[in-house]
Amino acid sequence: MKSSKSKRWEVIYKGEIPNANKQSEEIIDILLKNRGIKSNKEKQEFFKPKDPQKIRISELGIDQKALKKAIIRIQKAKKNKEKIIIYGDYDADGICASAILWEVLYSLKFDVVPYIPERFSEGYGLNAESIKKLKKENPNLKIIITVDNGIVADKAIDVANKLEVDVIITDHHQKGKKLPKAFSIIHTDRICGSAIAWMVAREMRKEFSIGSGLDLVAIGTIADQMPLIGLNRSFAKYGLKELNRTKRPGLNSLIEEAGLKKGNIGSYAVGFIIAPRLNAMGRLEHALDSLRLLCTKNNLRAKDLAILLSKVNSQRQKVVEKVLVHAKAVAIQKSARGILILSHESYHEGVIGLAAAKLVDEFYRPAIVLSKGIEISKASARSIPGFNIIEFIHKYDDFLEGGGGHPMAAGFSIRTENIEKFSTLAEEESLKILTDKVTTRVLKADLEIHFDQINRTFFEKLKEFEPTGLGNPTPTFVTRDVETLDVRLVGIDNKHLKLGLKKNKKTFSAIAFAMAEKYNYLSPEKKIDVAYNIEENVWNGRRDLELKIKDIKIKE
Ligand SMILES: [Mn+2]
Repeated sequence: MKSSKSKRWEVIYKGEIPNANKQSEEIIDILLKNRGIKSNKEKQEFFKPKDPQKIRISELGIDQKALKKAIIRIQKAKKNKEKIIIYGDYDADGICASAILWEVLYSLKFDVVPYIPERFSEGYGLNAESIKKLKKENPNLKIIITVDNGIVADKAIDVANKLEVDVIITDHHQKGKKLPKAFSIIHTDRICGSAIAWMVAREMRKEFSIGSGLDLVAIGTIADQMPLIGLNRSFAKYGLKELNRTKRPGLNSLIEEAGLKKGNIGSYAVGFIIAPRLNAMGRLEHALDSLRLLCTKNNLRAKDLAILLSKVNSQRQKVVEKVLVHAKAVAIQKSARGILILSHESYHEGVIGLAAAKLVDEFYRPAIVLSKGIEISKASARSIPGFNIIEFIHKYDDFLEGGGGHPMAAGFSIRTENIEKFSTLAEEESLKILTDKVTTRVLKADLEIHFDQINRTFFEKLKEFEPTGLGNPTPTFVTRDVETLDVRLVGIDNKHLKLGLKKNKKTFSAIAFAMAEKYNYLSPEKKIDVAYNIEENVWNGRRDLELKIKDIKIKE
């Protein structure tokens, strides 16, 4: 089986190359249009996102009456000396949401504790057994506020009602067919769980001060892969600003432990360095320690917890690696080009989603990784654009023991005895969808430009597209028929390329990460097409614009 990494380029703007004599505004307008931003009002909001403190409840699609009802009920708990439990989740968004709401209620002197379920014994979301246990331990428990879960927990909430515990749901997951009979439902799918919790917290407080928890909303928004446009862009932008000056001892220790620097933490650092560390605890041990890290006021404890999170994150990487070594060996033996379905009793349930994602990255085919149990096995699936994995999985509902997800990611349970039959049928069926077109990697670029359109002013304007990420990718350009003036191998193991590129008398230096295999094909005689981002390279006090190459096509 081949794991080809060659990409098909898709340039979104198909018109003429903007005129070099014109201001860069024309290019900026094309970039905005590519991101769905057209009207002047939308443009203004993009470059000056709304302060989250000014976002109205109604523009988020949250039911204002439900929120008001919830707040009146919560306030009554203080007078009546009732206990409140915040029921969260073990992923980064759920942990941040729990911290935000707990902090506010605790600082307002409520009798409140956070609760994070355990992934393996309790699973995701409010469940009847955990509610019974909590009520038994806290006879005074009268209110459960869910964060980042609860909207499909109708059976568990029936149990809570019987125990005379009022449940206030705050959640952003998709509603099921039946809405739970909760005391109040604060729901929208437009923002993440942390942002909803923050909106509730905002309404609970009269005065607002710095250190509001927006740093945590940024983590939740980015970790939960919200598209970074519209109001999510507001939460991400203001949240990142606050994260870069956070006073939380735990986050500060974690930032230091991870080798990051406050001041330049962006969406990449949050998504690939901070969030995985918060998530690692729930995957291998218990996510409560991640919550403790976010909330502690004690510097020594913060340091200890940051070390613990980093240590467990390294273990997590090893566990994923172990699954991958085994799974890849099996995958390579399979000659078909269908969906990859790999199951084994050694695959750790906490990391099967991460392993599936890595397999998709490696083979560019949808992948399902199963942690084989004696009777029931847990499965996690990841996909590629053009292959709707949740729709695909639903074809086999007869085999499955429940599950859910999105077009790109899903999870389910299956009776172990059914895995083989399911695999055979699904592999066969997947071939119908996995055409050559679907299984070719795509590089999306914004538009074609010339090198003489790249200058400092233009770059400054591009910087205003931050924070970039899902829904608002870093502007990517294509320039064709470029001359390679020089090329050399750089980095550890000579994995990267450093290039001097020239087009129409204008030259740029460029860096191409992990593209050493192209070295032998590059020469001044052969023109190339390049797809790239524009970055700033600061070295020895000098600031130069540099092209970060995403892909190279060598002309035959
Ligand atoms: Mn969430």
